[in-house]
Amino acid sequence: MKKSITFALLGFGLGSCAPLGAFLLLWRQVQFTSALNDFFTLEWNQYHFFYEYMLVGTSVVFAFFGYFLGNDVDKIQSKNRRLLVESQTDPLTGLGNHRYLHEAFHHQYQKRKSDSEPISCLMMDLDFFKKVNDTFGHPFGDEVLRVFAHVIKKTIRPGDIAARYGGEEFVCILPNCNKGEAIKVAERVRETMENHTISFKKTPVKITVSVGAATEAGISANYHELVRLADKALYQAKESGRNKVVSI
Ligand code: GH3
Ligand code: MG
Ligand code: MG
Repeated sequence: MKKSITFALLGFGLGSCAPLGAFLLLWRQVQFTSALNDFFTLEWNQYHFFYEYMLVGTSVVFAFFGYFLGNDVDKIQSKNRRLLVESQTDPLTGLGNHRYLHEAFHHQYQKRKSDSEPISCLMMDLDFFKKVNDTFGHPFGDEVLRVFAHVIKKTIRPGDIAARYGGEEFVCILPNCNKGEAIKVAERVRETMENHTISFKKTPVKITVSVGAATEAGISANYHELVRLADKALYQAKESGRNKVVSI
């Protein structure tokens, strides 16, 4: 529930205690000598306007006060949520960034039900990307990065985590995904890029990608180790000719 509503209701509740407090203080003034029922009847008959006025007046004022206070808290919380998303998003591709990847992995790790559930990581790097920038310009390079991010998003499952690791390197964390399945996903990304043509002023440009895949099972899975292994596999893919998937 929004804080503005919660605080308004709280204010209304607190405000309505004012007539009750006044009633109890007045009862104490007569040393609690008359019975509660009798004192209430007496007070109500004589001063019901005073009590009604207090009930409505203070409750409404407190409810308004609560509403505006809660409204400010709502605005701050929604701004904080927006800032958190922005701090974890890569503005160029719309994918998560390095920080997001780290957070998402740990969130995913805590959710894992069984110790034997495998988790895979793909480290992907565009081939000869510097040359692409040098030949066609940086804006075209940016467009290639956006296309690649789109290909990744289209290929992975909804629960998978994708992020731009930095520059032209991207990482996917695939929860509950074994080695064979991870290779299939990696191959799909690699093939899609290989068969995809991005045009520069009507000139078709071919871009390929190398992928390193690593899989760990159960409690042994560790973010830094998984990424390190995928990076090692990526290095082997580059060394053995690029446009390849290598799995460790
Ligand atoms: P390799 O096949 O070994 O990966 O070669 P490479 O040229 O892709 O790798 P290298 O690390 O030499 O170059 C990466 C290039 O990526 C250099 C840098 O200009 C480019 N790059 C990094 N970030 C961006 C970006 O945000 N936009 C563009 N257009 N280029 C970027
Ligand atoms: Mg590269
Ligand atoms: Mg690189």
